[in-house]
Amino acid sequence: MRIDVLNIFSLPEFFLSLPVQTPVAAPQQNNDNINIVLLGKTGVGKSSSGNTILRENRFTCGRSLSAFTSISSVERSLIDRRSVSVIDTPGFFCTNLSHEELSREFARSVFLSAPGVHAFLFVVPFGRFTKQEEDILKKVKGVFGKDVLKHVIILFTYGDECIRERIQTEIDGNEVVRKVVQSCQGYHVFNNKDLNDRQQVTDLLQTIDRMTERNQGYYTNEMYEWAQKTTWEKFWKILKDFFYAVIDFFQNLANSFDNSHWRQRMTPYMRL
Ligand SMILES: Nc1nc2c(ncn2[C@@H]2O[C@H](COP(=O)(O)OP(=O)(O)OP(=O)(O)O)[C@@H](O)[C@H]2O)c(=O)[nH]1
Ligand SMILES: [Mg+2]
Repeated sequence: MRIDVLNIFSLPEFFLSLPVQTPVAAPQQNNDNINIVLLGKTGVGKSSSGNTILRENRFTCGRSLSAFTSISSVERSLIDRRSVSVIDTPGFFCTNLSHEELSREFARSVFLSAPGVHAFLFVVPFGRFTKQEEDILKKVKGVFGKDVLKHVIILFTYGDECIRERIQTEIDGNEVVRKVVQSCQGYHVFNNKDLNDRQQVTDLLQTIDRMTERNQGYYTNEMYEWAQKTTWEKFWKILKDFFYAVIDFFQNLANSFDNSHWRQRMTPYMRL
């Protein structure tokens, strides 16, 4: 039996509510560099979107039963006279990578984009937003910290297969997608079958600029390291397990202690 002591387990909330100095976005020094990280499920068009941004087939892409991209890599190009770096990552789910390997790849993606990330593009094929996408966003927050959503833009692919004029209406009519778009920094639509449509890239870069201005900077490596360190849940779980182990230990000790002799001697007093 476990003893229900004072509600010690509400302490994490107390500690989390304490004002702490969290790293903030780093101010943009100049407007010449943009670092973009592509995130999303396997096969949604991350590498293709990277190629569209860079206007060249730099990342390998295609349809496959297993994931095409298995390690994070960076490619750079001069776009509208600015140096744009695109970091392609392996997809969530459906990869053969273990949870640890995937986490390591995300860490690599942040370090490849040193000194930080101007935009995380969360890639989703238009019309295929599922529960898995919601779960991925939760994981993204888990890996990069809750403030990461200030730097995330939804990038819908398969723009060639949807009616552009209806996209906003469709988003408004779908509560889940609408909420996700609102929790991030808006959306863009890409047709990855047309690398020559440069307007779609120019529009995206403008949105990233506005977002960076609003955030007064970009997502930094320090923010990532902070997100990794503050695994309060893990800390409290260890503490809680330790606490229960101590209680169990003393209870077992008390049970094994032969106190019949003391009980016998105390019986007359108990009757009083
Ligand atoms: N029609 C159309 N096909 C697309 C578009 N974007 C991607 N595709 C196709 O989708 C398939 C997968 O694209 P990838 O770019 O390899 O997807 P990925 O997310 O990088 O996949 P993994 O690296 O395996 O995780 C390819 O066959 C692409 O040609 C798009 O906008 N329109
Ligand atoms: Mg890929």
